[in-house]
Amino acid sequence: MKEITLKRMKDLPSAHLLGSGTPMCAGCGGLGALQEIYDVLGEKTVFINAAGCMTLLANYPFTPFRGSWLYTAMASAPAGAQGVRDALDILLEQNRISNDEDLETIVLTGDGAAYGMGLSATSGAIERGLDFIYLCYDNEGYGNTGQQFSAATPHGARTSTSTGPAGYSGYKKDLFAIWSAHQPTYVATVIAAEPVDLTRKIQKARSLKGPRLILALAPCPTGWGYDPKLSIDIGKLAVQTGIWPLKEFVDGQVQHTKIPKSRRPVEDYLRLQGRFAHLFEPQRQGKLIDEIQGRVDAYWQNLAD
Ligand SMILES: Cc1ncc(C[n+]2csc(CCOP(=O)(O)OP(=O)(O)O)c2C)c(N)n1
Ligand code: SF4
Ligand SMILES: [Mg+2]
Repeated sequence: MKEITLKRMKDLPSAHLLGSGTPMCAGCGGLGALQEIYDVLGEKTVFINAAGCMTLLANYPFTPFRGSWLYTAMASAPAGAQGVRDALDILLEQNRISNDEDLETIVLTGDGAAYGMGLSATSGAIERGLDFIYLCYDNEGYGNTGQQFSAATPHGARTSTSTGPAGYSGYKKDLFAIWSAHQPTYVATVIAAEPVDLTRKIQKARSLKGPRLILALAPCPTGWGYDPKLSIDIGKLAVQTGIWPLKEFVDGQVQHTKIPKSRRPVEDYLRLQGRFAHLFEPQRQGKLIDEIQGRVDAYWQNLAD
């Protein structure tokens, strides 16, 4: 049965490869982003994947990636990438592979690894100037193990480990700023719901060398509590409300690539998701909603000043 699936997958264009015959949730925003990104990067890639939902894409001995795939512990993907990059460089230097056989080294992790467990290994890799792309699909929690909160969980969201009336009491870490502070080659935020912006950024990242982060907000029907058919709508709302700014850091400067002309209220985004239902029922938590709105307003106001 598995062999038949693999043969069929071989006949598909790369954009449709990921997710075919895999046990991923319908409407997975992380998978959507990965499909679009893989379509640009292509098969000359080696993915170093830390434990998380995307690990389910590979069912040993099969993988939907046409290139190579390596599994690592949650904190270790950048260290794994260093080993892979070094091995490729040695093979190139010894003329054992041609430049044409070189592979783009890509770390693929969720937010639990990118914002938390793997951050120290990432910081070291950026500091060493490792030539790699770090692709983080950010579903704002430990999705694979039941959506416990992570350092990427937004303030007020309910998770399986933040079940109180006010949800998660912490605040989402600013990974874009943390990476930018290291002065890497490139940092960009993307979302599958904005494919033109995403494609341009992946093309740009691919044209550069050195440490590069692609940070994709990944609407997650299972962990966020909404109908899978709403994934694209929720992604668009994340941008239209200003909650997920689309931007890039290049040559030491931050540029916003899509500035919402008139921002929609954050409530439009929050209301669609079960993880924020306690903000509206049994009674409206106006203070908390205003705080969330106020933080978004302050971000865009600072930009205008
Ligand atoms: C050191 C360590 N702790 C815990 C786990 C169990 N574990 C596997 S996947 C996962 C969740 C990872 O969260 P994230 O990186 O956000 O990826 P997602 O599951 O959301 O795709 C956890 C906690 C692990 N593999 N390694
Ligand atoms: S839990 Fe969320 S991120 Fe994980 S596969 Fe399901 S939809 Fe995707
Ligand atoms: Mg996650």
